[in-house]
Amino acid sequence: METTGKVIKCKAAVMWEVGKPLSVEEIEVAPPKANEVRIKIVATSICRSDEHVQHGTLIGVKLPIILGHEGAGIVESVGEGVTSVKPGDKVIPLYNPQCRECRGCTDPGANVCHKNDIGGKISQMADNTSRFTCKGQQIYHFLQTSTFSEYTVVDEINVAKIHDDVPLDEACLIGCGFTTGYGSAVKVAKVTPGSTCAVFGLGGIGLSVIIGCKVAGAARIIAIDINTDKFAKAIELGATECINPKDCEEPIHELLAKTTEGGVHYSFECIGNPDVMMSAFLSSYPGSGVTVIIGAAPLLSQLPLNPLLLLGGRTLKGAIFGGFRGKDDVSQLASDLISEKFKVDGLISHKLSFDEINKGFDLLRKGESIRTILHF
Ligand code: PAD
Ligand code: ZN
Repeated sequence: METTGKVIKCKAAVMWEVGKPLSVEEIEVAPPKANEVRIKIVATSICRSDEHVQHGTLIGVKLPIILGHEGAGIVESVGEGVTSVKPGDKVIPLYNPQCRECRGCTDPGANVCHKNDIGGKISQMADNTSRFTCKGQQIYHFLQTSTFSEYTVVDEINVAKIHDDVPLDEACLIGCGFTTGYGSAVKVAKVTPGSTCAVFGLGGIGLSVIIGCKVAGAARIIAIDINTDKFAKAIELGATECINPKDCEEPIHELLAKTTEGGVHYSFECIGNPDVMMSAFLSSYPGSGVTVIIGAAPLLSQLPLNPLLLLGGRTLKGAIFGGFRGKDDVSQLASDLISEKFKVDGLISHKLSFDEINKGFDLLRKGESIRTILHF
């Protein structure tokens, strides 16, 4: 390509300050170094985790930074030594890399690669430098992906090649939200046919859990949210009943115990609220129930858990990225999308131009959107 080896000037949303709207700027993106890949992002979507960071409620990030971790695009150029992707390939950037060497990549029960930057400690490339500058200033990378930029550079371990036929709008969602929810049901909880599931929180994550529970053959999928506007979509995607805890006279776990012969087989917390995590846990059947924590709780929060509640045989677990590995599983999920094992288009509530990114954040904050896709 004519841009190979050159600095590219393009559009990106820079977060200069926490809590302030993102600023759409012209930035410079350096060419990929050895083992790196420069990607032209075609579509990117806004996940609640981006909003947590933008709002300052999750992790402290280095500034200025380019957020965004749900995206999809086309490889523009590759650095020396890159073998798994080539220019022109459709790809999904990965915040959960796959180095294939560390314990996280080789232990069959694990899925989080040790070379991840999920806590934001590095916020740069592996050589501790950035590929982004704006107005003469270095800009940090976010979650090794920074998809709120028309071009981004990632390490080869942070990119998955996908089938040419996957629509890039839908591919975005495989980069985080869909994969996280779906995998939490089919891979982490291992939902069984005929079972009863309770899903707390019906955003992009919870709705993807519902898709997973349905694919796994659950008989009852109970969808729970304090925003009743979310119920129609939950039913469309497979929920069999919806409950607003605010309408209940008794605590939700007591209601669920009564209506499910003592508790659900599987429950999922998809909000990030420790109180709801306890409700989800208490809703599970004391003899064998499984609860999966997916929501990101505030940094210093704690669960008030009486250990006796575990002795009957309950399991309380958590997962990142739905228990899936980066490169291999993401490529496979993209192919499963083409073979219609599941559909993700129902999760796309809005499409906006990239310049309207702050409107996309507002829609999420107001609870009006599931996933907003931004196009450059
Ligand atoms: P979202 O904000 O779109 O959805 C959250 C939903 O929860 C909304 O529909 C709310 O109305 C609902 N809700 C809020 N409070 C309550 C309550 N007390 N009771 C019932 N419902 C309530 O977010 P999302 O679906 O994009 O993300 C959900 C969480 O998952 C969030 O914390 C995010 O940071 C986390 C996440 N985790 C991973 C992971 O790998 N573990 C990946 C991506 C996102
Ligand atoms: Zn690894």
